[in-house]
Amino acid sequence: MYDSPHRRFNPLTGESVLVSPHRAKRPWQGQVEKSSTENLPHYDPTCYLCPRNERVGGVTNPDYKAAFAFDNDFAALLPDEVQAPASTHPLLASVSERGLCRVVCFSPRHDLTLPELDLAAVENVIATWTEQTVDLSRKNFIHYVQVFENKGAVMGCSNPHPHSQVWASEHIPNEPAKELERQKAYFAQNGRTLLSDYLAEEHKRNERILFANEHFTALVPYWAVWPFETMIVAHRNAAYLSELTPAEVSALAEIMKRVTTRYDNLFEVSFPYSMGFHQAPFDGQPHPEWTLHAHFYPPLLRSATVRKFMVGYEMLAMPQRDITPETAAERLRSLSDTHYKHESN
Ligand code: H2U
Ligand code: ZN
Repeated sequence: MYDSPHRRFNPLTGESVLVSPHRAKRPWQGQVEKSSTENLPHYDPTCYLCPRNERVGGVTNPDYKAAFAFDNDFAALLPDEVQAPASTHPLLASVSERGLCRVVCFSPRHDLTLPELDLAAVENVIATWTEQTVDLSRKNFIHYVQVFENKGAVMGCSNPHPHSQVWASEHIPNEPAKELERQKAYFAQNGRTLLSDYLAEEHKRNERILFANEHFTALVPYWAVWPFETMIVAHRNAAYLSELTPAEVSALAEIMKRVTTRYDNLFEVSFPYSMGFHQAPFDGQPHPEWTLHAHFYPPLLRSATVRKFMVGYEMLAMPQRDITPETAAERLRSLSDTHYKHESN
């Protein structure tokens, strides 16, 4: 294994990460602590996401039985047409932004996270993300739809009831915009998509792959920044969730359940992360360069209580990691597909 400091290039964003494998040899200081398993009720009368309960805005949730989407009562983006803020100097530039924000509860169950839902329920969540994406993208002022889940209090998630969000915006946000530019340039130069070539190479090397099914591969990317960062990449060049066949949706549900189960098993804790799908923009252009994928960015480093902080050098210079993506992949590969809460001892 190459263990001198080096930079790894992220071809999707054009940014680099500093890898310092030699530092991982320093003594293991963090304890692997089992934090007491939170025992959440199936239904919480005080939860604004549970069925039949009232939300902050005064609306009452229906007695929903599957995934449930609603307009965010505190939306960061608003659909109203407004006048652009006055730009009085090129160095003080701004434009108005329109959009819509929705919340998607995974199920009526207050206590079941993605890995604990059965496959049919995960498929139902994917179907709901797809419907929401299609519905929002039909509005003529919407050009990007970001589906994401913020999980765990350390990620700033405000409610333990498993839920995700969908934000649709007029402009293409920073991360998808970088990926668009890089994937387009690669496709123009090579006539193949960046991520299909990358997947082929990763399958050949088999160092960072966690597992694959017929339609998707889960891996720790070569350029991962977060200790246990992963990506789920579609095998086919689908650019949107709505292009997936029923068999592909099942395969996506299966691989998401596997990834999140392994995450929970890593430190035997409900593993926090931010995850989201990168679909192509809805800008009226064809997107043959784009491969549908999801990123998982989990903050935990050594245990349920020791997290990685993106501070200091990372805020001022560039991201850095000690444990290599290969080591992270190996650890995630060695775990069971049975959720630790269901393991009989
Ligand atoms: P997060 O915890 O991932 O931030 O999601 C909770 C979202 O739910 C948050 O965006 C919304 C918040 O605005 N919300 C409502 O729409 N209605 C409520 O009654 C409370 C919270
Ligand atoms: Zn709830």
